[in-house]
Amino acid sequence: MSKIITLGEPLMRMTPPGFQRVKETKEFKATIGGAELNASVNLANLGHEVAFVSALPGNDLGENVRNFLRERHIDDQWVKREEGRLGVYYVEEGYGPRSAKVTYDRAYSSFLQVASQEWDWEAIFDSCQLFHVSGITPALSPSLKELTLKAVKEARERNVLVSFDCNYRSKLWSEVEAKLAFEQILPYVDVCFAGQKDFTNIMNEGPEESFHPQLLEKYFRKAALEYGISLFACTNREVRDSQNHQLQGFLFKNDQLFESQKHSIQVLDRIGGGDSFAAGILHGMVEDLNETSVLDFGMASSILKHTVKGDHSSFSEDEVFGFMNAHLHDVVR
Ligand code: KDG
Repeated sequence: MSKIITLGEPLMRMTPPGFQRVKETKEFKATIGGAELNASVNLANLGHEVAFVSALPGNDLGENVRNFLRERHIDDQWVKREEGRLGVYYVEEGYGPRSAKVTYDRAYSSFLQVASQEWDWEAIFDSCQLFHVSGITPALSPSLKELTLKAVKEARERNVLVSFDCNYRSKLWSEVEAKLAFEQILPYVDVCFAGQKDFTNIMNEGPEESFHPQLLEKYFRKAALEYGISLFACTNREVRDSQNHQLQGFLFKNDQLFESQKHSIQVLDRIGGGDSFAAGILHGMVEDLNETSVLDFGMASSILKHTVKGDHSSFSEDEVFGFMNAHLHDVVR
């Protein structure tokens, strides 16, 4: 098992019960989310030693999230106590043909203050094997973009493997802003989670076309050469309706594309499905599974997440392997 560092913003997620609309509901269920925090929870479930670099307000809401991190065995020594507030996001869940809707309320968050702080990167990355961050963090402010860039460079200098999930969120920044940031970050990245739309819409690799594995392979190959990235992975999702999706996984390594089976899945909650895919892929990679098994472990981790409510799950390594062996692929451990 590895020592892993993640960097990102914790968010409180507010969800109206029973598929009610946010503009009408009188009740919300509060849970905790945030892309990198979700990946941290999943990686800790899989047995890794995970430390989260972040900030929380010094009030009871901040304490609530800090308690959550501790319960989930995530090291919070690099979670600073800052002025500002806890970011919140509201999820109106989709039902049948009605799709889900996300509303952010995250201005003036404590996490926005961390960029101006001095960080002891030597201590943070001490004996660390992997660093994971996503495109949500640099989207939040120009100074968080600088912090993300600084963090990937500091990790790279110490031979820590750098993982970056593009995680493009159109409500946070434009495709042009994302492109400029990704071009700066990608030269320091070893493992990248990017789908066909990230290449066409953000990295300007060509006109947007319907999904095709050969196109994806072409984009992966070009970016691998251009940025020196050793592994790419993504899922492609065909949405039939809010509860029925078809999910297929792709992994590109050593100039070869690996494709998983297409899985028809029933979706209880799709949020965080990408974070659990990333966690599963990273786990398979650091545990030295072969490429097909890495991909299937990522898929199993993601499919399991879709079956539980909330942004992350609590499946252990044995449970993910059990599901994978029963439903996806036999693997010799
Ligand atoms: O990947 C899931 C995240 O999108 C969710 O947890 C909320 O971090 C979040 C965001 O910024 O959208």
